[in-house]
Amino acid sequence: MPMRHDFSENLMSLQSHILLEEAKHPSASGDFTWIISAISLAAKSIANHVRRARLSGAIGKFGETNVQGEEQQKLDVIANEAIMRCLGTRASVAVLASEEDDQPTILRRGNEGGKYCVLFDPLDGSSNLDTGVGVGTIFSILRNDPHIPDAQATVCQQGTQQVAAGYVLYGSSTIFVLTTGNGVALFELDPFIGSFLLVKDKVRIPAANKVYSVNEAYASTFPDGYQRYLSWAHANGYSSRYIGSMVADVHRTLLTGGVFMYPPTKKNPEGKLRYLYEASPMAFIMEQAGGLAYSGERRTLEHQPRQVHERVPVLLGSSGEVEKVREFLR
Ligand code: P6P
Repeated sequence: MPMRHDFSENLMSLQSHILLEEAKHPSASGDFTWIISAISLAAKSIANHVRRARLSGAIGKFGETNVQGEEQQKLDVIANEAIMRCLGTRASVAVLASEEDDQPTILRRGNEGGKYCVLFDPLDGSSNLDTGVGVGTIFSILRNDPHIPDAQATVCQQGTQQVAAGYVLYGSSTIFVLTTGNGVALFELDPFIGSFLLVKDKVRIPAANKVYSVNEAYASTFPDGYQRYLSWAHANGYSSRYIGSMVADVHRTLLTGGVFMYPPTKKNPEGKLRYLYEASPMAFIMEQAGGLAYSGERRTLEHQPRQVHERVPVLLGSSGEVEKVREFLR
């Protein structure tokens, strides 16, 4: 249709982008599209709660402890509820697994349908909410095997099996980053029309940047290789950036390059970050953007989890920077 007026308004929404991606797969049924639509709806709701938290009294502790032994923030519970309600109505979802819940939620098994499992950290970094720091939602989408009765076994898949992964950053703006295995797309919420609009497709992480992101307070308990890398970085003009909110730290790394890591520590000998809904989805995004992600010696996506809340060490970012750290770990 001929362009009548060029207001150069961006109208490529997340929904339109996914439908265009879906059209490339003739066998696609549209089920997957509905899942992304549900996550997008939940993200808008969570963004609204996060941005009005002090006005609505949603800031602060909920008063209970989650399966991780962490004090739940009110917004952890609100975000978890929003995602469970939005995804729970989608017939294509078989199992939901949340950082906030001890066990996965089984919606459909066997011949009841449900092609996908969705795993998520509803509000990562929420302990930073009181100070206005960016927090985020992280999600990972796996295929469901209806013949596996045990939901734990169904969701404990290697990251290479992911159909899609992404995160939402509730920061200076609300950013939705998504990969379906065909590159990384970045959307920003336009609050005036209530849509996530495409800002950048095929996002590529810079191959190098002299920035490392790690909580150096624990450095004395890191394995030796990490300590030797940090000494080298201090002597070679690196700068340090650490927010303490994974989605914010990873998003900065994706856009500007550098390396983010959460090594094994005395307190968390396996690392602090969880595999299925933190390390694995972030690794998928990093690799799709041309970066690297390792958990110990192994490529993060090739780790085989045994438990839903299993933790792994995380080393991800620019290929040149990750390889530099690995030189010291060998
Ligand atoms: P530390 C937030 O609590 C979180 O789970 C991640 O978002 C973040 O990367 C990490 O923990 C920060 O942990 O031990 O540095 O405070």
